[in-house]
Amino acid sequence: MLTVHKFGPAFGLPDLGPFVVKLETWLRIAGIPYRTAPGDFRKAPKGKIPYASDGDRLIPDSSQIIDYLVEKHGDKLNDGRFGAQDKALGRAIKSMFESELYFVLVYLRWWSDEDFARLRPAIGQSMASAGVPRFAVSPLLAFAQRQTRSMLKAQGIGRHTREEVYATGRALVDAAADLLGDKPFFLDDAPSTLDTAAYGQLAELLFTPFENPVKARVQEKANLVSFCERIRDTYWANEPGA
Ligand SMILES: N[C@@H](CCC(=O)N[C@@H](CS)C(=O)NCC(=O)O)C(=O)O
Repeated sequence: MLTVHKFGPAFGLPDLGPFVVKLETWLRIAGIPYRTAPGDFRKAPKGKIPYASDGDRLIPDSSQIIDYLVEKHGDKLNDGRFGAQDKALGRAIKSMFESELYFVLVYLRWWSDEDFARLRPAIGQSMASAGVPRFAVSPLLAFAQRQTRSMLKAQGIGRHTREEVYATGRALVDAAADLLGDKPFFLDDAPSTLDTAAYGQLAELLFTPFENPVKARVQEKANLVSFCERIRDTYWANEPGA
């Protein structure tokens, strides 16, 4: 059986990480049984979480894991129903969520000491469940914050002012709401892999206690709120930590 290596539940969500929420939601929609285990960065094939194991095989990256599962179990979410135009649109929307909104989300958790203070206990808990000794948690957290800030500078978002980051986040949320429109899912009436990517990022903004203008903008968009609630209530109902 597939094992998803993850950070662990936090803030009422099944995981701290949007790519874990995406992958587990995908597995639930696909109806593929799986186990979870604490992720260990030293064993992660590409140094990122999530990764998965299936027997002796280790697979990195939520999208590559999904490709592997499609190869193994077939196209359970029926992504093959989309024509070339919708496929291309879906690819662009995925990038908007995972290559742009994601970095806004990371900034909103890690950049300021005030936001990071809210995140610390959840990361500390995840480190403890991965076997990090108690004495090492605090220095590792400080190291992780420094590393993440450097990553945000290198990526570019860390060079903007806070107001500029908020403006980017709000513009992305507006675009997401316009793209969703009055459809139940981003491309049509049934969930596709794209919706799991969108849910991973949006749920981490909407359902977590980091208060900022980007979360407030999601809350203002009734269609995005319904989208997140629909996925949560359908695929995560009655789950501890969901
Ligand atoms: N493209 C990867 C992204 C995974 C990712 O960025 N994970 C973050 C946590 S949300 C991580 O492991 N960051 C640690 C690091 O970069 O050192 C996927 O889809 O799985």
